[in-house]
Amino acid sequence: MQTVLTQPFSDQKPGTSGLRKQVTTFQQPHYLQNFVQAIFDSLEGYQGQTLVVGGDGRYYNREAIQIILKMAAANGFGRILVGQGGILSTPAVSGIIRKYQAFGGIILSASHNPGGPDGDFGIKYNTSNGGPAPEKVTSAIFERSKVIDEYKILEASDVDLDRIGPSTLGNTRVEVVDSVTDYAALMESLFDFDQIQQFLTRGDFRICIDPLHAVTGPYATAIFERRLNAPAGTVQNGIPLEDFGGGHPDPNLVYAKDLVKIMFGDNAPDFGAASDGDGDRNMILGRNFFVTPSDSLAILAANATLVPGYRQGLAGIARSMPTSQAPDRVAEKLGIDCYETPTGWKFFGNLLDAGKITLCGEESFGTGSNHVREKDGLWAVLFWLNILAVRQQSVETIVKEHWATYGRNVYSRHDYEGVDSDRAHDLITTLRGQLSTLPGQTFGAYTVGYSDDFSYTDPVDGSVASQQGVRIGFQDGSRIVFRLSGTGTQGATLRVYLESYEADSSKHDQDPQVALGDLIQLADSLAQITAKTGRTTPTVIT
Ligand code: VG1
Ligand code: CO
Repeated sequence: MQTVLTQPFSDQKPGTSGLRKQVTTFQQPHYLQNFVQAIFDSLEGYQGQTLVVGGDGRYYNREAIQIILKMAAANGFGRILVGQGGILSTPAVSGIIRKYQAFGGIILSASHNPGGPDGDFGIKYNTSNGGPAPEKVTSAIFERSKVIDEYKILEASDVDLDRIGPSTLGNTRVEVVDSVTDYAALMESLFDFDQIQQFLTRGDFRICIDPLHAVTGPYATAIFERRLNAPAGTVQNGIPLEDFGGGHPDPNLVYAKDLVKIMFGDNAPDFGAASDGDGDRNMILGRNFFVTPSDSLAILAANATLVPGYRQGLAGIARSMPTSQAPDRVAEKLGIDCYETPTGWKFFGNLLDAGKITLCGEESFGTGSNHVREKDGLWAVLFWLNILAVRQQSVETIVKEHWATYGRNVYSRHDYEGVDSDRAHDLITTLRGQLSTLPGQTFGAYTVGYSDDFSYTDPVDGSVASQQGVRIGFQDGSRIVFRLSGTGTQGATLRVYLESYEADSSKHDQDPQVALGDLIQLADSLAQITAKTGRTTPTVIT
């Protein structure tokens, strides 16, 4: 065992989901090691315990895993479970931590950020409930990283990550496990695989699944093509590549180009789905039809009792603050609670652990349930397929019937990526300065009902998260939310979330960009987006 002297880096503050930096930053001597030691130094009681390690297969995954294995062994973990080839999706890690009662897990991923030598890398610690470390843990890790002066690592040869089975590193047992088996079994315990299989093999319902050359490739191929017998070729872009084939592994209408072309082209399949880099996000498409993630959560909640794993009904649901209020309407009808949390999955953990909620989700293509403590992309796809197999209707019909019942929460998110950081912060600071004077003011058809900077008090442990996004709510129920991304690595990304409510079903087919036109203009004039960022149009509209 070696104790290596080091010096702290000042920039190891975890964001919305772990520490994300450019690969070149992580490749600096001691950079990854410092952060990993800071994680271990912030934990207590892991001696002899189990750690789960895996990543999304992006560039630097294997190197990082070898370092982490040797450090975990040197720091006294008793057993390490690592995915074959270093591959484990984020929801798979969460499931494995829970199934094997591990102490925690380390996930290597920058999720939807591009990969490759010039792309991004990331690292995240998950606790024994399988979920992302809560803020008190991530803050402790950051504090430790600022003063760290040494780390422990074993001098040993690399573990063969491709061969399934046990080996040893010092006194630590290392088990290379199949990346898919436990996850697939968990899915089979929740959904009616026989019914889905019949549905997919009947010949008149075609699906297309696109992992975008990221981690869900092996999971999707095993589950859809091998277990559920969907035709070969159902899964496209299914081989995980270190640079995701040069693409941007973000399942939205802009970055999932191949799938969008197929689903909006001639003779399109009936159902399409894509996942992100680490497999926790999903995009759901019908033939010529896009399902807004907020609607997807609402629809899963409204139809949950059609699915075996949720037949008993839902304890409650939760959505992140910027997510549309469509799920709230379902909760109201079901007579269950709907919690509103800050952006990021770490805030759902306590609610799930306390049994207050069963389903939760975010507008950013993330949906999940109490089966793990992460959002889960393929789980959402299977949930949809199970509902479709039961209801025997098209995706579009299901969504439109939902709107007819609950009204439509018309929704869009506008992202301005790579904005100068000072300008972006100035924009938010200026907005904050207006918050006390906005209520009561009228802009065209909109009168401000409330305006605040969202603050959340966790109902389970009382912890408070403040400054989680500027909200401006209007008297007719419309909202505009502004916040800065906590996952980017270059400059700042401004996210503007727009929502209005339409009860009249004759207007439900309107393009959201048209229906939200006035609000979009209002967002620009309230926040001075063009003036302050120099941008006239968003980089990505979803
Ligand atoms: C984004 C999303 C957020 C999500 C987070 C991690 O964060 O908005 O909803 O939880 O990414 O998702 P931000 O701070 O950039 O808005 V993932 O798939 O990276 O683990
Ligand atoms: Co992700």
